[in-house]
Amino acid sequence: MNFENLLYEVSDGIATVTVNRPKALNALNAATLKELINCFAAIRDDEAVKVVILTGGGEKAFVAGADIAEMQSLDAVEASRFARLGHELAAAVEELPKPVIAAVNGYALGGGCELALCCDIRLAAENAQFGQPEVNLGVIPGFGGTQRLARLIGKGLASELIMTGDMIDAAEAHRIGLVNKVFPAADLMTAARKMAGKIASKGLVAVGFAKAALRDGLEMDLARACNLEADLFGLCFATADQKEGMQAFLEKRPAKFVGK
Ligand code: CO8
Repeated sequence: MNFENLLYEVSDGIATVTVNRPKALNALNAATLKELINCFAAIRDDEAVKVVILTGGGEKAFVAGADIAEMQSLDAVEASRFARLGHELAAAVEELPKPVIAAVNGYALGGGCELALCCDIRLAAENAQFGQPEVNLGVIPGFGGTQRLARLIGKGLASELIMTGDMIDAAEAHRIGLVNKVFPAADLMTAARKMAGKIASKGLVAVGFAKAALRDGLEMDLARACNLEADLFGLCFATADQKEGMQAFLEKRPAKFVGK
């Protein structure tokens, strides 16, 4: 796949998507959002891709937000349309039946923090900075930040970040549960690939079901969510991977999963 604002490569079942506008700190303009949406649609249909890593090009940024230069002159209708493009991308990432790991290699601000929030797992470089600085621009987060950040770290901490516009470093992001793990910058991609490789070696129908149960279940009351989990648990027993996984355990050998 060829893109103007993305780099894309697949190796050993792991797709790496790099937002690549380093001169603008990888800011998301409409063209980049559309490319990301198309890229995730292609990943969904590509059986060769088992796990996705999303990162930013250059040394400084994951994504420093939506493109302020492009947004500046939007009217209300256009701004709403732009935000909906962001939500379309969020849905493409969250509903992808494959895990997406954000490798946050620098600034993750505004729409960039929101993009990381759509991912299943966030790994960060020690130099990463997180924030929702929209209030500094006279706007609010428009790519799900008020909702996903509050769901992940709680309403109080999300309110503080969103209302002050303050940035936090990777250590603080780790402390409050915004990122899973922090690595020296030089080790981030190796660590992301290692985790992606570990997940890619599992029964991938089950991994996709786990993603769906976590995503959809958290929006339900506990009883319905546990029902959903029970249904998906049952569906696992219709897969070859369940038979192989349990057989391999009983035969004391590694499982050979086929993703079906
Ligand atoms: N949009 C456009 N250009 C940007 C952005 C951005 N978000 N961030 C940085 N750039 C550009 C700069 O303008 C500069 O360009 P140039 O070299 O042509 O002057 C270049 O990137 C390098 O940036 P700086 O010189 O500013 O680099 P510094 O190291 O001095 O500062 C910062 C780095 C602190 C990250 C600083 O660039 C900054 O504050 N950037 C803006 C961060 C921000 O406010 N982000 C939120 C944007 S609003 C938003 O995301 C709302 C999302 C809601 C809708 C989403 C729908 C998808």
